[in-house]
Amino acid sequence: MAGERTEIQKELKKELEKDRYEHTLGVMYTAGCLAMRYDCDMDQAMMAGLLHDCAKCIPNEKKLKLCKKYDIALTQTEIDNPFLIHAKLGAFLAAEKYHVTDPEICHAIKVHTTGAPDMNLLDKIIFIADYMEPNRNKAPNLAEIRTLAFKDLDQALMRILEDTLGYLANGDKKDSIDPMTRETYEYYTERNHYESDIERNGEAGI
Ligand code: DGI
Ligand code: FE
Ligand code: FE
Repeated sequence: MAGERTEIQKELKKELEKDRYEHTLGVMYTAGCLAMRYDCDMDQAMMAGLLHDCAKCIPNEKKLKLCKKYDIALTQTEIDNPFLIHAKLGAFLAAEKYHVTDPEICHAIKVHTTGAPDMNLLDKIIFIADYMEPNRNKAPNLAEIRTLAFKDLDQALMRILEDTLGYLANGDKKDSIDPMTRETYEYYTERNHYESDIERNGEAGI
């Protein structure tokens, strides 16, 4: 897996803009650390982190064209906000272009921007690592979220969803909120689900 990762890393260095490549490495290592903390497969987490934004630097027009060509169904929100497509298209390219055969890695890539209700451990790790990796500096409450992520993964997830939705709702981005982002937020803020996650996974909320 590590050898494969080095090969993919080389390809992505050519494919991505410099900052995006640095971010990608940040997510890969942060995902690796969270995997150690929560007993997730570290190679799987690092591979998902490495590839999560592999479609990010494809121009929007081309994103739309590729989805048409490969029959990737898009929602109206994705058509109106094509940057959102990089998650779904990235999951497809991870399998087809980078030959990832693990469906869990592809799923984590697919849901990394909006999240999804009932995410599994790997999905949560990638979602959170993407938000808090060391090169990130714009989001509010980053220091708090970084500490929280190593204490209680679900609490960190909820803080991120809250802050992201707050950011989207306050600006001129209200109309561009993907229903999936809202659904994810509602799912995790509904006490029942959070509590059942604790019951399933123990008090650490993992
Ligand atoms: O690709 P990255 O920049 O590393 O991170 P990402 O894929 O999580 O995308 C981050 C941006 O996505 C961030 O500014 C918040 C935004 N976002 C998350 N959910 C939605 C959203 N933007 C819109 N327009 N709609 C959403 O539902
Ligand atoms: Fe992304
Ligand atoms: Fe990212």
